[in-house]
Amino acid sequence: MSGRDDAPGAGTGTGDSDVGLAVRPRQKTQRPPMYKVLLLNDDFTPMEFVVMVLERFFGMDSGQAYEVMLTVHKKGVAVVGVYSHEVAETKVTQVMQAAREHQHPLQCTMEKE
Ligand code: TYC
Repeated sequence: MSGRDDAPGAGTGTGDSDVGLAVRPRQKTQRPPMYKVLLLNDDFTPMEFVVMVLERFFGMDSGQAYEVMLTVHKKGVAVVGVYSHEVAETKVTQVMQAAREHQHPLQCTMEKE
């Protein structure tokens, strides 16, 4: 009798069950997923309206807002912010509601980062 028959991992194949005890435990806490809010270009929404939306709902100053609006205008789409699911959903709803109220076809969507 060696007294080691029931040692961790003894005779159980991979024998890795006692590996890792001397190092820090694997970090298991996960960050919540984040969501990109995207603004899409169209041919009809006035530039000033898009600038207003970026200022009001995304906290941009007028210079930033104009730059981002131009990026969307030229490239077709841009990420205008990254938020938790709940906040991203609120931003999208706010933009879509403002667009509808003003009868502009502006589209705003979100996607997981
Ligand atoms: N392309 C629009 C125009 O020329 C302006 C615009 C910019 C519309 C950004 C939507 O997300 C947008 N009036």
